[in-house]
Amino acid sequence: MTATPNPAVTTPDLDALSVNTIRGLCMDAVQKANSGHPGTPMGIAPVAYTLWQRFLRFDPADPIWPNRDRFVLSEGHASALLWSLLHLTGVRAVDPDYEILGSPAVSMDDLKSFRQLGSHCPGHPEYRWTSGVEATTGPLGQGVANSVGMAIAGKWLAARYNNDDHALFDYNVYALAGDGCMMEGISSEAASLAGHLKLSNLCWIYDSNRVTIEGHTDIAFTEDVAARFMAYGWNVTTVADVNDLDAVQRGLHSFLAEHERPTLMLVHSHIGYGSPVEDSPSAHGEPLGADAVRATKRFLGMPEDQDFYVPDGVYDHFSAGIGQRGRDARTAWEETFKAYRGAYPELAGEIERMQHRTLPDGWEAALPEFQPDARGLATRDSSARVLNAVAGSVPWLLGGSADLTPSTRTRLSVPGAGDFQADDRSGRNLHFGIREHAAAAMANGLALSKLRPFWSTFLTFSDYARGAIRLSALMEIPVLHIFTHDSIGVGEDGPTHQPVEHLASLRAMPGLLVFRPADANEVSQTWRVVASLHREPAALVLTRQALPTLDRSAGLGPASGVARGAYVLAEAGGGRAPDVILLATGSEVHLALAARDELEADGIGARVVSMPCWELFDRQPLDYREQVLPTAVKARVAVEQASTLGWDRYVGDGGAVVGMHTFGASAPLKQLVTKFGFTPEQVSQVARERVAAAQANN
Ligand SMILES: Cc1ncc(C[n+]2csc(CCOP(=O)(O)OP(=O)(O)O)c2C)c(N)n1
Ligand SMILES: [Mg+2]
Repeated sequence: MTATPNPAVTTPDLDALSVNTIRGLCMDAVQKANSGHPGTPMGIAPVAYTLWQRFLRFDPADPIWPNRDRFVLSEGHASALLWSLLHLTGVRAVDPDYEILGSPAVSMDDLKSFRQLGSHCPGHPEYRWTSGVEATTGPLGQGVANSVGMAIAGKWLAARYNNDDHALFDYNVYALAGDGCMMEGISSEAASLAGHLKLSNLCWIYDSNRVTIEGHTDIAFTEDVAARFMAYGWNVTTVADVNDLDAVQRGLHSFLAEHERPTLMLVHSHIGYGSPVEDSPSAHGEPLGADAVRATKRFLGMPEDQDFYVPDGVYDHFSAGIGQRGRDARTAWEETFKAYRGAYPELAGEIERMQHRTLPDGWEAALPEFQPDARGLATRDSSARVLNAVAGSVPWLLGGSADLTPSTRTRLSVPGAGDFQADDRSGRNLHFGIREHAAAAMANGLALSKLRPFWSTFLTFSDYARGAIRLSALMEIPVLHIFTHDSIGVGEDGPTHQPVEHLASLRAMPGLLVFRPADANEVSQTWRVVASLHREPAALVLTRQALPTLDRSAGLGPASGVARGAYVLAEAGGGRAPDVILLATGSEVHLALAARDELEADGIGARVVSMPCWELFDRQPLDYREQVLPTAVKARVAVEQASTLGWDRYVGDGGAVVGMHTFGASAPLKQLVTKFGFTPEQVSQVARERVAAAQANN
């Protein structure tokens, strides 16, 4: 069905021409790629245009200016819309060292090679690949949840750095979301918290076209979204006709005029606007086809025989609109910042370091060293001490838990840390509520705002947050995912709370560093590594139960070995070559040491390798890996209270893994370790068998 032409968009003025240029570019990009979603950008183009051209304080010449308004395309399948905007507004490319290059972020050639290898216009927006992209989106709902983290960051930055004379941070965060984003649970989690926190700097634009892939939303989504958001405490405004730019503008003004609540601007739109498949799911997932593209261009009043057409005056129009406004805002900010630096050099220095993801000089001096202690302490507790030490020297380290801070021990108690709430924006303790998925996504939003965030829950619930953890790895942002209660060591809570497959599944994620430290000093060294990460997220996997703090003066390897991922903790006795190597992480390192004692008593030389981070070990040069795991020693036993998946590559054909093959059980830990075979006797027995097998093969 083709709608009656709307005068507001068919009048050949520059607004209408620009909107239709965007639509044309999106249609052509999808058509040429022969893949993508053409209909979504065509429907919502008037809103994106109005926001960018008339509102967004964003300087295309400096897309990383700290006080820029953020625009997150949560309906990432509409990426062609973002590519067209980045191209038409002339956004400049930025390199990985945050240098602004002269070249465009998105050239016409990039647009013409949409979805092709090497193009800066991939299928979905990818942070760090195309400048101007504020967050990687595509998994629906993530972008809106990121935007809540960004809005929290904006409020926090304002509270810490603004003063009566200098408004350094007052940016707004806009997210464009579709029906899918609104259906995903993560958006409800995030919106609920945003409403509670009264994040008035946050505006979600809901592209309500009532169509998803399977059809009309009638089939699965009939709730009253406006009422839902009102119940969350949001300001809700509706735009009845997406093509009425004045109405869109009024909606956005309603957001700017609101100082107490986040805003949802619900826009009634038409997927595939102007095309033969308008308002139909056929506007999804495949190109319109050459004939339909021509018909649509004709309807829009655009030349139907021209592809990738940018009419005269359109580039200049954007340059005079968003370009000029952005430049003015950015240069005014730079003046303000110059004055600020003169008056508050320390605070200004923080802002500068933060922008480059570097830490204050000498921050690591605060890292505690723990005295040997046979009773020891849980790694969640040693981590709490280290976390607070780091927080003391890195003021922009902040975070919280999904309602488990008393258990995960992630409370910041350094002076002034406080709680982040609507009436106190300076707090560094966030309360995410029982919303793991959004918590991780909001942490991503904080990291995208260049703060250093952590969030925490039990390891078993990391699954709830996996979608967002994955995006932290894909975006290459240094989020700290802290997981405690890391094994059957949880004991009486039973199998629902005992992680089994989680370590393997986190280790399977490219780009995520997974650490499972064995004692307090390994925890301290883990923090040394993770706090200084620039481009990688990390998962810290910590115990609830106490672990001895090893006495390393007595011949054990230093905890600094953590930085290499794995290291020789205990050599075979008597300076001889090991008959067997025991590999372990976390709490099982102590089990391996006990098994080693038994083996040595039997005259078997046993080396213990502590292996807190597989990923770092895999990056070491071959000669180091060979030193730790000599090829000649075939008898190897890995011990970990988790799924055995993956250990085979370290233990090899001659090795064995003592691990979990089922879910756990509810019982005191002592009974569990016997039931599941995590005793020194059992481990040493397996080791003896491996030694015998290796000797038989020689
Ligand atoms: C988490 C997630 N599930 C499924 C998809 C696949 N997908 C891509 S677009 C889409 C439909 C989205 O509908 P809507 O948000 O209304 O966008 P519109 O159809 O209006 O473009 C789906 C299911 C996805 N990208 N992310
Ligand atoms: Mg839709």
